[in-house]
Amino acid sequence: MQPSLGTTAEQHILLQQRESFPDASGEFSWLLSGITLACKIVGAAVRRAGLVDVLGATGDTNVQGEVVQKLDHYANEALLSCLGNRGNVGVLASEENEEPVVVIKDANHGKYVVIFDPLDGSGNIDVNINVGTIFSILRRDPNSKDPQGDVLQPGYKQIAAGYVLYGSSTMLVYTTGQGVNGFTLDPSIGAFLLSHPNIRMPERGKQYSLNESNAESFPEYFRRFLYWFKSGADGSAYTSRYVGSLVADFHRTLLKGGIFLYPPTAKNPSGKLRLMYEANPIGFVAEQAGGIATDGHQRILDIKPSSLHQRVPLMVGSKYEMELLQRFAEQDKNRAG
Ligand code: P6P
Repeated sequence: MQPSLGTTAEQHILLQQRESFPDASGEFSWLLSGITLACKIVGAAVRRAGLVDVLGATGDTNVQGEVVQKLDHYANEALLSCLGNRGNVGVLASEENEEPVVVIKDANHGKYVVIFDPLDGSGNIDVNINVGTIFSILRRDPNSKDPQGDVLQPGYKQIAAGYVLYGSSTMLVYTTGQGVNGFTLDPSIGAFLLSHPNIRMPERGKQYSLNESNAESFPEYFRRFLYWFKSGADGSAYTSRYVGSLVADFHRTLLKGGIFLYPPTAKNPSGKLRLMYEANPIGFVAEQAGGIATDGHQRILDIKPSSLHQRVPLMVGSKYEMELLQRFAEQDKNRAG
């Protein structure tokens, strides 16, 4: 009797490619398998974190000035090595590395750029709260001689993006611009199996998600917007949910609807989240699922990047709540004259 495996992530991307690009070489599926392999390695370490000495800080700090957790470092090494040997990845860029890593200089061979946050939310590792890996994939200009320029492309140029959430189960969610699909890792066979085909973000939700300890320094219109959620202005009572791990907070918003907000604050006047490996990939997935992602003023995917680690405000979620936020912002602009 044949085991009924279901569709693996690699099979799914091959099927998608064949439907859309009949001459697809399967090299994209091979690239994706580098990400899924690395994330299986990371997931295994995250599950064991309480048992072996991978908890706690290494004592180093990264380019963000954040204390590097041992699993951060481990995850970064896993992604660099699993993607570095794919044979078609030319440039790798990571939250953990100040500069991009050029793997294959010739852009005709190293066709792709992969930008990633190896372990987002790592501050939550030691208290066993969900963390995630976020990735963004760009194509290099075949005539490029400038790896830095290959990396600093606006979000609408992404050819794929997604994340792996290390939670009660390990889940891969990604898009190649043809909708969003979710895969759950079956640890008994070590494969990500299609579990959430064609994910659509609900047009409206019942939850809002942000760190309200920063409320005093939010822009005035933003405080009025928040009050609307609390007052149940149109008869809809919203509840607040905040994990403090972007992948977990966004994944809930993707499946349940609602809104995730990280506006400018006194501590981070340009926003806290990073454009290239947090806001852009999350924004691509959100839009492909029918949601909206802005920095409060413009579409995230239209922002022209100036540096690899630049930070932006991020507002992302269901159409209804995001359009309401836009109306509050416009009223503010008109009031300001
Ligand atoms: P705060 C984790 O450090 C992170 O980069 C995101 O995963 C998360 O959404 C955000 O920061 C949480 O920031 O200021 O609320 O702790």
